[in-house]
Amino acid sequence: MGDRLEFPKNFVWGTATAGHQIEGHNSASDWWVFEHEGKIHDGTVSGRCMDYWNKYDEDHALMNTLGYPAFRLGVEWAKVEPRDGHFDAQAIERYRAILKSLKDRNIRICLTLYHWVLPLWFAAKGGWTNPASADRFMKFVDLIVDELGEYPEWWVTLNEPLVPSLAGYLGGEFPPEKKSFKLYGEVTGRLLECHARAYQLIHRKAPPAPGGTRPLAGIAQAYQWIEPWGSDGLPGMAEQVAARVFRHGSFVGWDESVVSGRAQFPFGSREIPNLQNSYDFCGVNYYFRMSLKFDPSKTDMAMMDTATMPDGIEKTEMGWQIYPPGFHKILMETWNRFRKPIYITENGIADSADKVRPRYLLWHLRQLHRAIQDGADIRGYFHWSFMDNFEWKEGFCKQFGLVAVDHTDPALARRPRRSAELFSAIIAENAITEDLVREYAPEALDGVFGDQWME
Ligand code: IFM
Repeated sequence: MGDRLEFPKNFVWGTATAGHQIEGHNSASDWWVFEHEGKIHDGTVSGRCMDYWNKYDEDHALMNTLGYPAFRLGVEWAKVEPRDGHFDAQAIERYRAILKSLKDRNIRICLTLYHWVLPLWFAAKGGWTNPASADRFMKFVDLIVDELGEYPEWWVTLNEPLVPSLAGYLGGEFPPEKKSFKLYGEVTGRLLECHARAYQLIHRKAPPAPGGTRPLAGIAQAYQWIEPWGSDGLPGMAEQVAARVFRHGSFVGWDESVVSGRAQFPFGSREIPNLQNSYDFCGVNYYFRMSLKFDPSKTDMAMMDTATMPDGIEKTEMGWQIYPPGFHKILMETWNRFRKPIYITENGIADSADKVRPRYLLWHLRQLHRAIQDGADIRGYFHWSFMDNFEWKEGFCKQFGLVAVDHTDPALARRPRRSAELFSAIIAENAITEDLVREYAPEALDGVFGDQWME
């Protein structure tokens, strides 16, 4: 019969997306303006994007056809509150229709409240640096929970909060393009507070989820497996220290703040009410390993060089190292840090030709399975992404979709790739079988059933 890796009964399988990256028409947002300033590498703008805003029911029908039982999506604050204090009833109705379509099609819902994009008016008032910003965000959250609270089983209050704070306030790459360590710490501290408050509000106000269960809330955290580049002699030591500083100054520092209930340096060193124990689940986003090269001749962020790669490593179209064991390591670290149920809220690869994706998927699911065997309580996996989408500063040229969509096609036709079929087959079996690996990615056999990647 061949080898078989069985997943737990009731394991949740789904795909993930974000509002701005698929919906289109997010014209009252800071990213919209940023794109029109020519800041996107391939010169595109999100525009109508994949027009999920109008094609949602067609997409949900395709999820049914493919047998994908759960979906992670977002709501865009800039659509819901395009002007300060003005909530757009039509946008709220559209989100209700989208969620109802999912529910009617028996697709389980994970809803993200903040995935990096801000209303323009809010950005103009200083964005997250404004001391009143958490209060303003909470008005939006309150409204969404009141209006749409009956639909989600899972709430992601914030998606990868360290990305907008690092890239937007320290690295100067994303809006609002600031380069300030002080602002980075301040904004991250504020996002910790936003999460704690949103968590409380969801549990105070959201009705039971479909099926009568208590809705679950958490964040989706971007975890990379960070390794020092060199290990010998003095330069190696500098890199060990740099790797530690990088981890603790970002996601480990955030996680430890949640565990202790107290923002850690550089996020403010203060008690944050209700932060402790504010995860019902840990959302893990994992894509790659970072090899950290330390360059003391630089004086800014470039000191921490994460872009240069050791030779002989396979990279994705994003230039990211493919390193499946990092997934297992991150899952075990997260499990040991929190001892809470884990959902993989994102994992995937930019691969326009769909050549590498089948083995990437199989290798990573093997590592996930290994973490379950090692005792981690992992409840579900959402693949990034359901379809091709707008990849932020990279534009449309980086394609993460199980389903291909050409943004220049007037009809924006959806074309499932071979990996979409592979994912369907895994879900139908609730297992990875040797036959499936042989059919879709025979080169992955040793990394699924053998010793490769077992470090
Ligand atoms: O597209 C992004 C997503 O918005 C957040 N996590 C990583 C993905 C791939 O870069």
